[in-house]
Amino acid sequence: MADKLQPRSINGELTASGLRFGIVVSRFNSFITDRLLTAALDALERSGAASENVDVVRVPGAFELPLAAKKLAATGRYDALIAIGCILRGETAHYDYVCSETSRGLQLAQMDTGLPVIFCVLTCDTLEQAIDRAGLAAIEMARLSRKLASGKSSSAASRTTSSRKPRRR
Ligand code: INI
Repeated sequence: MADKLQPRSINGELTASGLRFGIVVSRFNSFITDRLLTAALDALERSGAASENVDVVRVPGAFELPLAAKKLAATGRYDALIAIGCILRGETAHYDYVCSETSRGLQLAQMDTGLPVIFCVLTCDTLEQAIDRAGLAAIEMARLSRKLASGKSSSAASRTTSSRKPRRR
């Protein structure tokens, strides 16, 4: 029965050409956030983003990322935002507050504005976790948002069938 169902598949393609991105990056723990910024810029560049379509805004710490993201979203200039920060356990007693308010604030920013806000905030002890996927997530969500807003879905060629399962990433 379910074999006959051919749902339309709606995806965001990983091509950044013509898309505009805002990157908010915190200066706190800049030895890590600078690396994450470099990785995000590299991913955007490799996917076809143009320099004039990428803005980088710096804020003091991760706690300030949500407000800056919301203000950038309000400009209507961007297809997606990337928030970059690094909160290291043990540096201050308010680690837990900074973590929870930063993640909550960034989620609120994207839900309130409808603009994808990619969460690229490390909450850890080490700098091992590289997030060069941040740029790719921003591209995919920007493409998907445009597609969903325009009401256009994929062509019949990308319909999923029982023999062609949706690709998992
Ligand atoms: N900000 C960070 O981005 N990372 C941290 O590890 C951190 N710690 O541990 O304190 C941190 N604190 C500063 C905070 O984000 C605000 O900038 C500050 O509280 C002023 O609002």
